[in-house]
Amino acid sequence: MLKWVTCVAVLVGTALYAEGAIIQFDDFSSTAGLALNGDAAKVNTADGWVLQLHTGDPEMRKGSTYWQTPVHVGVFNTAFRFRINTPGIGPTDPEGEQGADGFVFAVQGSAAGANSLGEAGDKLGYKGVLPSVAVEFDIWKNVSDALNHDPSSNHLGILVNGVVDHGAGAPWTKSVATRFDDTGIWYAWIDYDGATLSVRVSQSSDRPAEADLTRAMDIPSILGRESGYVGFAGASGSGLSSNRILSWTVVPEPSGIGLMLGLGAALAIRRKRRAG
Ligand SMILES: [Ca+2]
Ligand SMILES: [Ca+2]
Repeated sequence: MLKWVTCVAVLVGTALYAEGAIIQFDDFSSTAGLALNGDAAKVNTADGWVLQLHTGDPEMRKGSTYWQTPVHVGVFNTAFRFRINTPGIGPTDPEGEQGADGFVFAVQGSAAGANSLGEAGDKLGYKGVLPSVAVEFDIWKNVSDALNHDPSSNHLGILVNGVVDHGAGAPWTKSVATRFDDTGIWYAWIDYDGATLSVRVSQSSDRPAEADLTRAMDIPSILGRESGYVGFAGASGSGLSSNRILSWTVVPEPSGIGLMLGLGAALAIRRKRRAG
């Protein structure tokens, strides 16, 4: 089983960065190499220096951050920790839950590049960003406005080309019983093997054996290129929250540097599982 920390290479914000190299932020005391857009900023919290996509108050805040150099996206693995705080005030959604709206991890090739930022509210700072693929962590059920076909007040979803409407039946979503905005730390793993995008979440650092959500997709074809900007976007609406990324690793493949530094073992496990 892969543990949370499998990467030993640190290569952040240097001229040495190449499309196949590793991105690793153990914290965000430095945001070198990242574009910070909208309300996104590094803030010092009880968790240390974190990347806050937007503040929890007032309404309709949004922010995004993307690595400034395109990353090879034919095959990649990314993992991050996050914490969503809600102030416990404001309206409730159809399930009686406060706090909105959530965030996405996105791979995108938009004209704005690393400075891309979509619409606020239920659009998660992602709507309008294309071409792209994203995994959403959605904490507000949008149903009454018939916009998004959200399956629940707390769900994962895999989105394409900046469209946040899941469509009838809400395909490629997965409701999660424990709320992402329970103020606890969450762990997420997103893996693309060239054919299927897989998402895992947990409140522990142990990577789950089974994926919570998968979607077959050809990411390079969607982007129209082999590389893309990787990062996060998040937003609040009339409901409030602050989405915070605590740490983040991206391992594009092939990564000769990562292999040399010992990533080979982790990748071998993944390949063995894929072949089995
Ligand atoms: Ca929503
Ligand atoms: Ca949704």
